[in-house]
Amino acid sequence: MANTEGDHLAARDGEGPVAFKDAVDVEATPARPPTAHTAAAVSAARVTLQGQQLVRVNGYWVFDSWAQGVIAMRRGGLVPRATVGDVLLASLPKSGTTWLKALAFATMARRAWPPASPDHPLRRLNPHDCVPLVDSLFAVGRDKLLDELPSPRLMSTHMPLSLLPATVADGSSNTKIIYICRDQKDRLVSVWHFRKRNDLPDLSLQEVYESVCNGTCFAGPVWDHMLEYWRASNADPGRVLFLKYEEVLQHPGNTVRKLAHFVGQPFSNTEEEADVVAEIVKLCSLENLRSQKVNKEGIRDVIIKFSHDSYFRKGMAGDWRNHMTPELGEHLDSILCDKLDGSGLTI
Ligand code: PAP
Repeated sequence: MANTEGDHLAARDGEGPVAFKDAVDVEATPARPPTAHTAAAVSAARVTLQGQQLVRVNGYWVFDSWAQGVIAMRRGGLVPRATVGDVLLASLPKSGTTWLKALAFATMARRAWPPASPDHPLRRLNPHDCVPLVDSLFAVGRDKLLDELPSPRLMSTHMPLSLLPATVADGSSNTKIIYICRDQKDRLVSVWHFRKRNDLPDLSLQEVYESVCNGTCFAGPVWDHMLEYWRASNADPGRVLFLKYEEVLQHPGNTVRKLAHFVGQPFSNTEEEADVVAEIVKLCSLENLRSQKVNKEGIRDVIIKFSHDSYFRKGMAGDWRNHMTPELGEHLDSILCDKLDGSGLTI
């Protein structure tokens, strides 16, 4: 069972999550090396992509610099709250994480922060400063900050379900999970642009493509990552909500309603009549988020520094066609088709 540590911070009734950066002082908390893991948890397998080392943890590739934190998190470092359950957003990088953070935060916090309010946290903070990425906090040893976050905690992870703490993975805690996946061709193009935009070690599009195809990209193999959440969602749809970026693009309002229902805060008739859903969609739109001063100028420091504006690019489905041949696209599709065969999941 999850323990109740931190539940004393629970819940200003119905007010939803507090933006991470409003609740804690990240800069005042020195980064420290995470607790040592036993050598057995990390296999000897390693890949190096242009100087960036990835190691295999339980069958998944993670940055060498993240491995100890991920293991510490899984082994009980992340303690799910019992009374007011946590909400965890899960995704492979560049699947729509930033957008999902904004949509979930705006939806859950709408009573404290009506989406049209001029001082809404999403008008002064990047979505990643509203919803913390737990993996990176564990990687730099700032994970204790998560204990200071009032309930309901809204957090995110790039890790697969099987690398989360056992009570989260097996469903015995109160944690709800919202997963978002995306066409892998568009996702890898987005990864490539993001790396270029942030001066990360130069990786050709071909190298990014191959790492997805052969399963060695960060948090990959991607098919296993998606399948774990897909199966958990089928087994218990009230615990894991499975979203697709392309469907959110098509029907953002429906997604917001789904999210609200899933977290137990469905929209009332009064809210529907007042067009609160449309206000949330507008607040979280690429155009609006990109135009905020904080997202034009700010920097996110996750071991490496990333500019806030690099999280907002085209935000469309099918951009891969501008970067790779139909043959390369078909090849990746056929790999995924094989790997997902029989699961019912199509992407
Ligand atoms: P992360 O996993 O590192 O946090 P993530 O937010 O998943 O990154 O990926 C960024 C992608 O989401 C970008 O896609 P692109 O490169 O294909 O354009 C970005 O444009 C897109 N994105 C960010 N915010 C939004 C939004 N509000 N609406 C739609 N797409 C968005």
